[in-house]
Amino acid sequence: THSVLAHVQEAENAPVNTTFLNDVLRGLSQPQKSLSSKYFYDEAGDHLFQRIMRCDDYYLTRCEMEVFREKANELVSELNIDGAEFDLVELGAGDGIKTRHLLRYLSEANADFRYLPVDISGHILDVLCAGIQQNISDVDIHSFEGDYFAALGEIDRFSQRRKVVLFLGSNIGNMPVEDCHTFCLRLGEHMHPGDLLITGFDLKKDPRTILRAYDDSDGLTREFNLNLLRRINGELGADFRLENFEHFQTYNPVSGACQSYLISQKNQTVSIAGRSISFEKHEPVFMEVSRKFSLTEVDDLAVTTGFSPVKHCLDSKGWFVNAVWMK
Ligand code: AVI
Repeated sequence: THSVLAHVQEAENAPVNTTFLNDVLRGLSQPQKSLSSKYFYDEAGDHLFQRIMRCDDYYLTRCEMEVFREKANELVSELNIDGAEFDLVELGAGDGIKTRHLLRYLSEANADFRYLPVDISGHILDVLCAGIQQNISDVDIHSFEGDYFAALGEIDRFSQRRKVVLFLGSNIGNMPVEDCHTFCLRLGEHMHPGDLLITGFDLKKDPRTILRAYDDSDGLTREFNLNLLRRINGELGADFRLENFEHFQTYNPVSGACQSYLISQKNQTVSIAGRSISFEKHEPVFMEVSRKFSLTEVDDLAVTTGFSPVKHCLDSKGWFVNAVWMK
């Protein structure tokens, strides 16, 4: 069930439209306009992201899937499976398909654990629970719908077990540098010495391979970005004309920042909830960063946020790493 955190969801939900509106207006009132990619995921956005994950150019999901399929044992070899019971907490669990490989491994090894997936989307948690119950019937699942840290607080209140925390999919790459540090530090506050954190990082590689993943030949990433304008029109009563914006992607091989922009194709004014926002021809709106890391940068992030780097589990191409850190 995911009833445990029902109240967290309610508390988070009530102000969503005002928060969304304020974030949009604030982002578009700055000299360098921006919108937050955390708003990409309405129903149409979820659907587009599912298609991105399946498309040929977007290699990340297949690489991480390979690590979970081939190396589930290595991911948790630091954990004494025969020791005390533990909680496997997954932040942003989504459909949980990669994690199924790890769950199957742990269940076959007779590990004494509970699986606690956390996601902002109740719908995807239903899909996840049904999929797991169908495939690996003996896993004890308690899902949490809501914000990551609200869920972690709730988990701490009802459990003192050891934790293995999963944060997959290179979701960490969507955080700007400072937010990423703060996130790891805050996460560490919910962990005890000996607990494990397994995070998916997309690695620096041929810049063309990276750029293609975010400028795919099917135009899915373009649609994914434009969909946020469509969402703002629908939910905040705006009148963006999508044909007046073009998607533009950049990758900086030094910083590892892969960034998307929507470029205004003409001088235009858009009305959002009664406010007028002007765009100049060629003016960019910054939409999303997807950061790419070197293995050294991954280890440095662990050390500067209070974790010990334990190991790197890479796919066979060496394009993606699941880094195991110990608190
Ligand atoms: C969810 N996140 C890790 C994806 C990424 O690769 O940054 C979102 C995405 N944006 C464009 N394509 C996929």
